[in-house]
Amino acid sequence: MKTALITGITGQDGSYLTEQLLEKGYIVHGMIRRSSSFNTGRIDHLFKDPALHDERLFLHYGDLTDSSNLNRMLERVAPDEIYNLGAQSHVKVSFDVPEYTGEVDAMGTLRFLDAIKEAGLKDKTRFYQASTSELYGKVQEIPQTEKTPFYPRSPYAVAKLYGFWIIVNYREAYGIHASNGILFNHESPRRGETFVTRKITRAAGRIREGLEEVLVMGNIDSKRDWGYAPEYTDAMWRILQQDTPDDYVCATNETHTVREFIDLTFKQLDMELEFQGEGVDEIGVEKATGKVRLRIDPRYFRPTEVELLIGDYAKSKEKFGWEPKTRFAELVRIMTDADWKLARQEKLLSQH
Ligand code: NAP
Ligand code: F7E
Repeated sequence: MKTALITGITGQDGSYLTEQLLEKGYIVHGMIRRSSSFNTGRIDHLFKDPALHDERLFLHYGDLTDSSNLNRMLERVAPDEIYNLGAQSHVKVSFDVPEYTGEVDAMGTLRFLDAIKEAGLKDKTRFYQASTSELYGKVQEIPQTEKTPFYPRSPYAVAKLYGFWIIVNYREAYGIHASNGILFNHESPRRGETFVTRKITRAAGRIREGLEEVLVMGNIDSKRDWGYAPEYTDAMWRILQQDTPDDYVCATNETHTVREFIDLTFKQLDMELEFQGEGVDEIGVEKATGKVRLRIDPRYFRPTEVELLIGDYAKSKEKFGWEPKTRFAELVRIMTDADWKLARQEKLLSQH
């Protein structure tokens, strides 16, 4: 039975990865942060299962800014695999808290790697680093591959750039089995509600149920390569099963604008939109009712934007047979269905 340690276990990816590892028979340890409100919603279904809780699933308080708990956890758990998914992961927020983002996303990765070295676990413990397509930023090549030069465009991306290279350095300097997954955007009904896809499907479901009037967005011209999160957490596991550590792109090799995502979401809910005007004056009008359902607010613009991402996953396919299955339209359907259901439940609750 293998033992895994996951940072960011309470996040979107952490929750899917935990399910998948438990399914494979792993013992899973997760780091959670102390919070004044509940932050375990995505893993409660696992944690509340008596067959798992403190049997095969263990949670520990900790923080990537605190070396002492990382050392303690490593000593106690001596994991076969570490998945470092913990991060201040919001690009726009990273412009507001740049120093903290660097502490967690860059230094947090170093703290962990160094703790592995110091604990004498370098020949036992394999390390997965949650690297990101944000590293490509102002893209130097289309599509982006493992060989495309990086050009980060946010404090988040610059912090992750450090994370990427410190992985490579500890691999080369100390022989640690440490790998980067350069994962393009991946989404699901568990996606945080302030990321663009979930913000859209959540608002559209509520508008459909009359609980909200209008969706307010930032730059809807940017293009992203969106995949389905559980398929990407499966890739993380596959990356750590390789004999030799390396860096891999996971993506769909398809790109769509935020506007297309909005358009399809509203269509899915039988509320077709007509886009009128340009720039900050652009609006989306519901064809059937003439109501304005979309507005632009520069408050959501970023000081520097990543305009276009599209990834080439050929190396992942060749090395460990990974391919995305869920494509754009299906992803929009999955998320829209889930959030419409949620909105109907909210409406019912509000009526009682
Ligand atoms: P997420 O939903 O935002 O989850 C982030 C996790 O990190 C949460 O569990 C959060 O805890 C934890 N965390 C935040 N600050 C921490 C700290 N100081 N110490 C310890 N844990 C901390 O992110 P995700 O979408 O699952 O992404 C997982 C990882 O992949 C992140 O590193 C992200 O940057 C990276 N990534 C994501 C994508 C994507 O499209 N989703 C693509 C490429 C890379 P709380 O629950 O307490 O906030
Ligand atoms: O933005 C535009 C925004 O916040 C996508 C993180 O998981 O993926 C994520 O980073 C695009 C950007 O994701 C709004 O300007 C317009 O162009 O959903 P997002 P992200 O910045 O791509 C990468 C791979 C990660 O690694 C990150 O951790 O959508 N956009 N209007 C908006 N974005 C948001 N959030 N909110 C808006 O209102």
